[in-house]
Amino acid sequence: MTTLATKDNLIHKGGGLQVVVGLGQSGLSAAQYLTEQGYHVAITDAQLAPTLVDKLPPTVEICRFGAIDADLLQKAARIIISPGISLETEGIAAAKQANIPIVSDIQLFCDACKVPIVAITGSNAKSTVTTLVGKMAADAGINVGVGGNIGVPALNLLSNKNMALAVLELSSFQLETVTNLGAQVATVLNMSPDHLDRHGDMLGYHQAKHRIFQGAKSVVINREDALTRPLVADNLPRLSIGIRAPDKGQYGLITDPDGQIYLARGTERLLAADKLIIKGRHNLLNALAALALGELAGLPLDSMLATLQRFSGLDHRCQYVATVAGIDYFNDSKGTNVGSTLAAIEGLGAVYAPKDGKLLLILGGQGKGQQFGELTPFINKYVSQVLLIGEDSQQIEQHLRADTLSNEVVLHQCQTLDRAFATIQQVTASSLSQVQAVLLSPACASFDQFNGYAERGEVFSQMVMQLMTDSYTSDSAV
Ligand code: UMA
Ligand code: ADP
Repeated sequence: MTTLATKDNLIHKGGGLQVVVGLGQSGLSAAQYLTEQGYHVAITDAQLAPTLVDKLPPTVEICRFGAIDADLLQKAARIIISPGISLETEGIAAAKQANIPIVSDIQLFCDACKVPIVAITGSNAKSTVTTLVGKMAADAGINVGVGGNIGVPALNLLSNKNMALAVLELSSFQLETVTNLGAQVATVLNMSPDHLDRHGDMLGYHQAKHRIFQGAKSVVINREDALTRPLVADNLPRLSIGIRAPDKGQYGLITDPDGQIYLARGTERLLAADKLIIKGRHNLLNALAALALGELAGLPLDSMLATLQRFSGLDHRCQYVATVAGIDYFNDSKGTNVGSTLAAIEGLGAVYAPKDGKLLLILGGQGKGQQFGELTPFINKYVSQVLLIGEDSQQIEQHLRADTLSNEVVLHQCQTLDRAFATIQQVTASSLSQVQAVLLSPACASFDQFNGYAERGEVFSQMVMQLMTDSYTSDSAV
């Protein structure tokens, strides 16, 4: 362990020592914020040389790197834990036992924030809905800050002194240590298993997510997902969203006899679904969620509908990359759990099924303790080839087969994306494969082979582009 500076004599002066655990983005923002507020701040990280160390304010008094310093934690008046670090980590668990308060950067943010907060969590669709609500507010002329799990640490938003509304994407990791968030409007968009290796089981994951409702002034729930309903505070103003036709005042979809689908509020048709650039049933639900959250945050409907029609979606989320040799390639690298991949298979599968087309699905990575068998019925319906990559690929194969994978689905163990592309070329050379689209939607974390989902998606897209170049070259050589 290295010690850059030690001023143990300062410990417990003026509000007590604030120990930040983890020097990633959120740890850095917490250290910066707390030193600005005049606290004595210490920081510790398991890495010997965290990359952000140069950005730390010189006023941070103690830096302990190379291991999380359990002794330092015992001297803390308060611990600010980074979301990627489990509360079960040795040293942290001991500090908890010693009744030292443990909070996240989000707690510091909500304690300091003077403006209404729109708080968004869920297993999937958080970034899409958070971005949409942020754009809706900005287009309505509101000075809005968008942050949290989406990549901008929430505390960084406080530097905007004119901010009138904060829109936060919150993960279960961040919520685990947040008390009384007090959002203007809070939502759990959907619940499906994820991060069970960290939360233990679905109950632990559910409890962490539902902390978002503490102190909320209004809520948005998903009518078709009972796990999104707050268990307490039933009397709060609430709006519901769902795929089915809505009751009065609620949001849903109305399908006309000619098949035209509309986003609707009660019986009022707000917007034809084909006016949206983002595709798939899951994205219609996301649009409804943004409208409901926007309504409870006081945003004007007309302006929100105009924003919706301009929104083209986020990278790595069912993103169309290119068509090569008649096959469409989609990058859904952000599909990092079974629930998201299920939505992607269903959403895109339904586009190709009427043309007798099937999907080739690239699946795998770090499985996070999930049950992949839930995918089997959707694979049987829409997929003809499954290409498995990553460290948990054998386990995924076992799960799919245990849930009666159809004999018509061919499964390939490819290990890497590189090898998967070699297999894609072999498979699609045969017209028998029925493959009309290749979908990277791994249902897994990427850290076994990549720096994150974005790198995995970029590598995939580059390989598609290479395939395109190769196909041009071979065409022109003929
Ligand atoms: N570290 C330890 N010990 C550990 C684990 C990590 O010391 O056991 C240290 C690492 O060495 C590193 C630091 O902690 O220096 C990293 O902290 P972190 O993992 O909490 O990452 P941050 O950079 O602070 O980013 C976090 C979120 N990351 C996670 O929750 C894993 C970011 O979400 C978020 O954008 C950022 O705060 C700003 O709020 C990313 C994410 O992957 C996108 N989120 C998960 C998801 O969406 O599924 C929850
Ligand atoms: P998050 O921030 O929660 O990970 P994103 O908006 O980044 O959510 O989307 C992640 C993935 O979730 C997408 O790639 C897509 O496959 C899937 N997805 C998007 N919307 C939904 C939804 N409403 N229900 C289920 N899955 C969804």
